[in-house]
Amino acid sequence: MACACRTVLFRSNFLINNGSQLLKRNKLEVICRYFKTNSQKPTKNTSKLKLAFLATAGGIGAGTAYAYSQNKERNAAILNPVNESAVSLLDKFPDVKISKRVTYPTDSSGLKLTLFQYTTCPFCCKVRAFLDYYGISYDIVEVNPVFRQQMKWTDYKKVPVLLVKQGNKYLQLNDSSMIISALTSYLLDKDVGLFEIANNFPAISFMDDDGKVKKEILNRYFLMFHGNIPAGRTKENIV
Ligand SMILES: N[C@@H](CCC(=O)N[C@@H](CS)C(=O)NCC(=O)O)C(=O)O
Repeated sequence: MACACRTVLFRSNFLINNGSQLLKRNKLEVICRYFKTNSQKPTKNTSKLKLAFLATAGGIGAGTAYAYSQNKERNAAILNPVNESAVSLLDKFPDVKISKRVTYPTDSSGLKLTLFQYTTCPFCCKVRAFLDYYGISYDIVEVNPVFRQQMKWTDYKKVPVLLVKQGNKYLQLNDSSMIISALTSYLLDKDVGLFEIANNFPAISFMDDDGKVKKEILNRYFLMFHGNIPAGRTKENIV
């Protein structure tokens, strides 16, 4: 800074001697004064340091506050109480084409089922294996895995989904394990309605470690007996 000032002072003197460029001289004097003033302020560096320190401290503070709020949000979501049911009751059958009907003449379940599936999906295969083993008839809606237009009617984004006719409504069951648990519970004790059984599998939402909202269906590996073990059965021989 001092060096620059010296140069300007020299040029200023030169112009004064020259005598003809008064205007330029004035300008240079102003510049010269500016440099002088600057060079005479040793406190400026200190204030720059202060500013840098404040900016760093502010950055750290803001970062910590953000991380804290994220963490708090994540924990809060995990601790959410059960907030919705995994089942819904549709007023009408979705506007989709049945791809295939699987019929067992010996079926005595009384159930009217429609399975939304991808043929190659292992979770769908699990549900089909269950229905076939117990000889329960069902219709299949093959979902296009790319466009998934057969699933436009639901917010649930996965297959299998099972629709069960209940009077003039349709009970929607999501998740292969929940479907099998609900149907097994029903077949073992038909006195409790399937809708009532299905409400024992509530869904909770939570945030995973990557901050993604996920849904989990509770109780899906359990059978629901509402306190009544079917006649002639024990918990042990059911399981
Ligand atoms: N937990 C679910 C998993 C179902 C699942 O992940 N299904 C896959 C197909 S194998 C799916 O639909 N993924 C979403 C997609 O394809 O868009 C279940 O057991 O039903």
